Amino acid sequence: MTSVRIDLAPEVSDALLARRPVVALESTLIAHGLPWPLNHETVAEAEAVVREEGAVPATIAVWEGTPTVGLSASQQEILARGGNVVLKASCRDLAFAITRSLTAATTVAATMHLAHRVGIRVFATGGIGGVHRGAVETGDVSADLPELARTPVAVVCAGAKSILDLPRTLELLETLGVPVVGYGTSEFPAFYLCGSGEPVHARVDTPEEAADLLSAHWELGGAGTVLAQPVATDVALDPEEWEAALREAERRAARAGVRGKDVTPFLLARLAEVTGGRTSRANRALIVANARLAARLAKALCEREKN
Ligand code: PSU
Ligand code: MN
Repeated sequence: MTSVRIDLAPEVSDALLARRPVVALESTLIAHGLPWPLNHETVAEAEAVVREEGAVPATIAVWEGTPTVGLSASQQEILARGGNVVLKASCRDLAFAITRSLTAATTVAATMHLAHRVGIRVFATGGIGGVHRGAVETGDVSADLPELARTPVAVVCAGAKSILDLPRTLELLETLGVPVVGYGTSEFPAFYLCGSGEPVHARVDTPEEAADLLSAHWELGGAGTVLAQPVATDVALDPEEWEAALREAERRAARAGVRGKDVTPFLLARLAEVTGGRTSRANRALIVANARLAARLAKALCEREKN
């Protein structure tokens, strides 16, 4: 019989036991979201800013069949170099990766799930998955959305990836009862773009306000929450340049016949090519900024509990 063991880095388990702030980070963006060596630099920088803010980073993946919370720097480097040969694991893939002793990068859904299992409440990423453009025909909706509906973790992000159908993604989040909270904005951010033109339904302007809202939501039995802050304006893409790049990337995806879970990584890689690396630069900046905000939120949640 197999029993599932989750490996926690000592630093992470110490912090959790002492109720000190911990921030989960995901690994799909390392293995499948960004190119080498930018992916490696990005996760190192994200971890560094979490520490700078006084919290403990916990990058999550499945390592040779063991769900691991708090990857070492050398494990992160292997994932970053391994690229597309590493399995991309959403929740349904976890048991398979575990029983086959595979190394797998975890998506937002799988990272939230494992974070919650060990008691981490705050998680930083780039952008959540959602309803894909053309989903009416393809049915392609990310497993991140139902996971947000059931798992009480705050996901700090720059909105949903701008390759998605954002109005439909927001509709579905509403249906699923997931709060979509703007941080310092009333507009839902669109990942590479500062805004989507769509409103959020709640806004907070400080980590303390975010912590208050989350505590109340969880006290009421609520689950996942999206806390979205816009990408910095100096690296954001211009909306027209963005539209043209996305159309080109989508044409290439259609020509290559890409489907299922390969769609997101394929589009992200083509977009980086088409924009001469501008999307990757924005992606790095927003992940690091989200890690910082997540650390501040984790701290504010811990402070609340002391009072
Ligand atoms: N955000 C990024 N880069 C990424 C992703 C998000 O900045 O690579 C990943 C996340 O792990 C997210 C996944 O959960 O893409 C969604 O994939 P899909 O659309 O196949 O559910
Ligand atoms: Mn999908």
